[in-house]
Amino acid sequence: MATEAHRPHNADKTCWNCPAADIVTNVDFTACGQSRARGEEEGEMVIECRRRPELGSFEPSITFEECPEWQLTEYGYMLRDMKVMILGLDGYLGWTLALKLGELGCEVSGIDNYTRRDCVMEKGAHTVVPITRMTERLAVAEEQLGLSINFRRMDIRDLRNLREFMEEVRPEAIVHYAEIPSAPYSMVDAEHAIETQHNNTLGTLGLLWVMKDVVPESALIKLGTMGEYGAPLTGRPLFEGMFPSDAVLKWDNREWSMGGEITPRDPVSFYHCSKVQDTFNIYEACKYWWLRSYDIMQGVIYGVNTPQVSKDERLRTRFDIDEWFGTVVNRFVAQAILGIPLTVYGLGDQIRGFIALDDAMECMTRLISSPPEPGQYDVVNQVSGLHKVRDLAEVVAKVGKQFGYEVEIQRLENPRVEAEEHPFEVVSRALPNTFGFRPRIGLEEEITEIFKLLTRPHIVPRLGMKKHTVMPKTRWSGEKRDSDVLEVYEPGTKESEGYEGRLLSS
Ligand code: USQ
Repeated sequence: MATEAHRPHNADKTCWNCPAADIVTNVDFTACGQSRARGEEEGEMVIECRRRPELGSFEPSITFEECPEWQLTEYGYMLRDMKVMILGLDGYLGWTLALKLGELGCEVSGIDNYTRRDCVMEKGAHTVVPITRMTERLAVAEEQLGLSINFRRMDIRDLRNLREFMEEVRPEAIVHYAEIPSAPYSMVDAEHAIETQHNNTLGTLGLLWVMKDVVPESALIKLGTMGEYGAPLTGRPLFEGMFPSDAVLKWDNREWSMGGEITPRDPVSFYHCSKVQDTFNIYEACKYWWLRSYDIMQGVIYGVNTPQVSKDERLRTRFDIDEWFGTVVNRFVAQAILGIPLTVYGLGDQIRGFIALDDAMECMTRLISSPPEPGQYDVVNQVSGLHKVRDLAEVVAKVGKQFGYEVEIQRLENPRVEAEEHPFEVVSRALPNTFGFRPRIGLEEEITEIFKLLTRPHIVPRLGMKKHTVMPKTRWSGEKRDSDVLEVYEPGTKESEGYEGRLLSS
């Protein structure tokens, strides 16, 4: 048992949150969002524990701290040998998380249909950090980390096979990364926009139906995006999905409480729109069927390191730098090494939320180990810092200099339609306050790690081979052409002015 001073954030959660608890009470779902127990003693919930059947039927009151199935780890209590299914296991995040959870003792399973590999290949690019075929990745994970990952090649929209796999594994948590994650890809043409929305929105919708039928007690940890919110020009804070209880709408000399209502969304591409639709579908499924979910509004991710992927070159996760699938920090480092002036779009005063790969994995672990209760839909804003794009270019240039690269910065005519100057106030309180997360990885520190990896002799030539995929050609207007160069300048020669991002994390 933990001492009072170091009580884990989830010590007081009970069987009510535990995926091993089967509700045996007859539940009436007809009152929209206000489901209740039906039976002799109305209102009383009774469960049976799948892991401890000897307990029979009982009220869900045993705490994680009291239950022998929940064991103390550095991330709080975790369910022993927790069965976690990762949808999108072959991706940048999916593979990294599989290794981390496996090392923590989870029974990891997962699916992937290799869409990401195919889409990057379509662009004529490749992951500059080499990764092998899945069979070899799995064999190395077993050899180096002793993990046995139960993998199935499968499209998330293949409902028959997805259902069968769910029935076989009966996961206690489901991490959903199986989406096409690129804004530019979704803006190429009608086919790419449709494929993005079809894969993402219908994939998630089908998953919800399968979960309802097979594992309604499992927690869905779903990757959304900060880009669902956009960047409201009013400066309205980006709350965590819902308005807080004391928010008020005033209009026409009247006022209403907004507490608990979903906040407005203003997505910035057809890809981001697909995530907004997911939000509503998941929210409804939690209401109709008592599914439970954390919807993660993650900022732009960057980095290469976690303790697991750095253990062996064959365990590395992918790293994309092309205009479709590379994210901005990762691309800037590649550009610095390639001698391309860093491609700041437009004014470069766009502010975004960011998080390093290792920190993001820690957030996921904490969310998985602290499941929501039946019917609970919650949103967390998963960011560790806010930065302007051109300030990021400055940091990359500074670190690049330490590696011997003289870096220039170029402002390009913005291929996207997005506000280039805007206030940005992000609330990210749930992860630190409810889940005990503290960011550990600094921006400059991780950028240094990216430089270290990308300048290795076996990677530099792989960068050079794909130099032609770096410059943006996909425009939100539908045109395919290079952006005009607006300005080229030396790092350190411009004052940062205008709005500053504000992160409210306590
Ligand atoms: N940008 C540049 N130069 C570049 C690339 C990007 O100035 O070479 C700018 C973009 O205009 C944008 C910002 O950097 O303002 C971020 O762009 P990005 O390509 O790094 O990220 P984004 O398109 O927003 O999407 C990425 C992931 C996506 C995730 C999202 C989180 O690809 O899956 O949902 O980050 S967020 O941005 O918070 O919505």
